[in-house]
Amino acid sequence: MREVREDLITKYIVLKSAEDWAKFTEVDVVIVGAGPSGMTAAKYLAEEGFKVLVIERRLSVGGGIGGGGNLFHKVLVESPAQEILREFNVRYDEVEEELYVVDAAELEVKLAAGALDAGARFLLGVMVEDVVISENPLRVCGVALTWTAIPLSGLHVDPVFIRSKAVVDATGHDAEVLTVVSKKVPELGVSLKGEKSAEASVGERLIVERTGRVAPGLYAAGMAVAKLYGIPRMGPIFGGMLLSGKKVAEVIAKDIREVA
Ligand code: 48F
Repeated sequence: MREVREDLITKYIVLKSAEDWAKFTEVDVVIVGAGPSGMTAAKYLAEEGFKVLVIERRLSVGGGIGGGGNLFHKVLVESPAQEILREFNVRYDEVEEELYVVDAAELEVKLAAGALDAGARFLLGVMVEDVVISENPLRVCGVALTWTAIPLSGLHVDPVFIRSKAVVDATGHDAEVLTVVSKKVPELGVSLKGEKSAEASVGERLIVERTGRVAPGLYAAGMAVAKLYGIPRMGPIFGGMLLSGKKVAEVIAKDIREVA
């Protein structure tokens, strides 16, 4: 086995991380949240050749997937989202016509693997606390981020910034990016209605229908869409999350190409 001096461990971790961070300062798309909608969006955008960075507050990927249904380790997916499962190589069991059961652990790791293999990059343990805006015309053009440990520590530390053509709020039920924008950039007209109580089929359909651009440079996918438009929650069925991720990727790809 090769002998390794301790200082080399530090040196190469710091060098290679700094190299990445320098590249991450300007990307095409920042996706906030490595849940099902965010990771699905990341794969399809990266496959289109866009430079994609997924920022996840926790030290693990998956968002709400890993908890399955009330900690039972399975989740449901309905048609036509099985096409997406296939594209990520996720195995499923058809329990009724067009209704599928998926292993939660397999779903979260394969969504992440699919996004990474397509070329998306992930930062774990980092959170978005604000957006960057530009005037004339007014748009969101990046995010402010900090280590998750900083707010937990209570230390007063200024964040750092990333510039991007699109920012996706894929932060789930809390719609954290949209919430910040609604308070700090009222001119963008983002106002959150709040998520409604469960009505699974309606929630699944409306989330996919309403997924897309919220303001110039700002997009929403997954449960953030429910919080924005007052759409019912649906519990541990994930077809809508996957389809929402794919749809937001298509909308962003079109918008970026139209500007170019
Ligand atoms: O909550 P989450 O899984 O979002 P989603 O893609 O899927 C929702 C479902 O899991 C489920 C549901 C539908 O079946 O009801 O809840 O809409 O993943 C959101 C991820 O965003 C991270 C959070 O840790 C989670 O992994 N996150 C939240 N706020 C921030 C963040 C932030 N400010 N910065 C970075 N990551």
